[in-house]
Amino acid sequence: MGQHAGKEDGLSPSPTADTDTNRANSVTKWNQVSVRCAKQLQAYTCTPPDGRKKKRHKMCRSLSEDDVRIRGTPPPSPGLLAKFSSHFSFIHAILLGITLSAFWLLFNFVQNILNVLITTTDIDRENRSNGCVQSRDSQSDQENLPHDVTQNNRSSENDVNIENNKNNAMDVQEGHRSAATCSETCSDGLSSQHPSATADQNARLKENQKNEDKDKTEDNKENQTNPTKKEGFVQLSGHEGAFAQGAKNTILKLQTKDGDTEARVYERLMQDVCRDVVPAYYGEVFKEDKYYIELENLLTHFVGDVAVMDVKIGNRTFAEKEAINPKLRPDLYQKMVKVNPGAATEEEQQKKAITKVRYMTFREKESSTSAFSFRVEASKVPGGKTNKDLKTVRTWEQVMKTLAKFFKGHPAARDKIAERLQHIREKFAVSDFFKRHEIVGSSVLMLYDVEDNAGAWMIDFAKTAALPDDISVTHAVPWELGNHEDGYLTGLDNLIKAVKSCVVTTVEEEEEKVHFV
Ligand code: I3P
Repeated sequence: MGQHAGKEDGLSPSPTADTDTNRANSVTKWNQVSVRCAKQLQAYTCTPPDGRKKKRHKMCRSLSEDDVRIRGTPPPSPGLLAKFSSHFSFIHAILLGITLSAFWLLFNFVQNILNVLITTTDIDRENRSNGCVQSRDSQSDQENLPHDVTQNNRSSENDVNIENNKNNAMDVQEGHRSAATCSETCSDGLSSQHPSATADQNARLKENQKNEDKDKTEDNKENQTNPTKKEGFVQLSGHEGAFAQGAKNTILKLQTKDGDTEARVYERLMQDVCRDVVPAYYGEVFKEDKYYIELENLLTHFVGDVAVMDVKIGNRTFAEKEAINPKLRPDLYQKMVKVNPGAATEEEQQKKAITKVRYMTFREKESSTSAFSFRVEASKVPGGKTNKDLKTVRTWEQVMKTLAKFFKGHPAARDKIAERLQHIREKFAVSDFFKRHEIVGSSVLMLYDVEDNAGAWMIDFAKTAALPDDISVTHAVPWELGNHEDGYLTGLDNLIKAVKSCVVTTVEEEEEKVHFV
C-alpha cells in the first residue's frame, strides 16, 4: 500500500526492510521535518473511519511511506542531541554576534561617508546660493566676489562660518525697503557645534552664541519700542510687511499682485555680467494668496551681528509716470511736514495734501540725493539699533559723519567695501542690462561683520524699467521728464568717493578716545 501510494505520487519507493542505514536515513529525515510536519504526518497516517483513501498532505510529500511508518521511532539519544544543540547554538550565537558587529561597523562607516558627502554638498549648495561657488576654483571669479567672502571660501574655517551663518541666519530686507534680521532663525541651533570645528572655532561659536543671545535681548527690547518690528524680522526701512522668510538662506519679497516687473528684471540680471553684484534670484513664489520673489539672503555671507547700510542711488527716486500723477495725498503731506514743518507752501497747508512727485523731490532735496545722487536711507551697526533718522543727512560733511559712524572701528571693512563698490561700478559700465534700463529707487546694500568680512550688492529693482526703443541713457546726466536719466553712475561714483574718503577710526583709536575723555 505504502509502495503503491509512493508510486502513485511519483515518489521513490522506500525499501521495506528496516536496515540500519534506512533507519538512520529515515530518522534524520524525520527529525528534519518532524517539527514543521508533525500535524501533517498525523493526517497522512490516519485512515479515516469511512475507509477513504489515506490523506496525503502536501508538506509531507518528501517523506516516503517508510518514513511515516517509523514515526514512532525514538529520536537519537537526548544527550547527543542536547550536546549538539548547545554546540550549535553557541557557535551560531558567536557567528551571529560577529556578523551583527560587522554590519554595525559597516553601517557606521557608510553613514560617516554619507555625512561627509552631504556636508560637502550642503556647503557647495550654500556657496552656490551665495554666489560663491566659482570662487573656489577660478581666480577671475574670486575677483568678482567681495574680498572677505572669497577669503571665507579659502579658509579652513569655511564649514564653521557656514554653520554659523545658518544658525545666525538673519534675513535681509531688500532695497530702499532695506535690510531685516530674522530673530527667529537666530535663536535656533547655535548650541550644536559643527563636528569639524576646532577648539578655537568652537570658542568662536560660543562667542557668537553670546552675541546672538545679546541680539535676542536687543531684539526683544526693540520689539517693544520699534513699531516696524514684525514677527521674526527687524526691518531697516521702507514698506511694512514687504518681506517673509523663504527657504533656508532666502527671503521672500512681496510684489504687487498686478506687477511682475522685479521678477522679470531679476531674470534678465541673472543672465547679465552684473549677476554677481546682485542677490541670486530663485523665482516667483505664491504663498497665502500673496505673490513674492525669492532672493538670496545676503546676510548668510556674514557671521554674528552684521552692520548694514542701505544707500539709495540715483538723482531721481520716482518713476516718470509718477512725475505726471496729479493725485493729492494727505499721508505724504503729513510725512513732509514731519521732516520739515516749514516745507509746505501756503496752498499745500490749505489742502494738507501733496502729490507723490512733490514728496519725492522734497525728500531728494532734504537729503544728499539732489547734490550727490545718493543718500543713506538707513543703517545698523553691530550691537546697535536701526537708524532710520537720516532723512536730513544732506551735506558732504554730514554724509562723511554718517559713514564714519557706520565704519567706526572697522577701517578694513571700509576698504573692502570701497573695493567692492569699484567692482560694481566696473560691471555696471559694461552691462548690457544697464544700457537698456533706467534704474530708479534702487539701492546699494553695504554689509560687514565683526570679523571684517565685507561686501556690497545692488538691490531693489521694483522701479527699474526697460527703456523705450528710441531712448538711451548715460546714467550720469540730470533728469528731465522724458529723458529717462537716473543719475545712477554719478551716484555710485560719489558713493565710492565718500566711502574712500571718510575718516574711520580703528578700535585702538576709539579706546584711546574713551580713555582720554
Ligand atoms: C517713501 C519712500 C519710498 C516710496 C514711498 C515713499 O518715502 O520714498 O521709496 O515708495 O512711496 O512714501 P519715505 O522714505 O520718506 O518713507 P516707492 O519706492 O514704492 O515709490 P509710497 O508712499 O507711494 O509707497
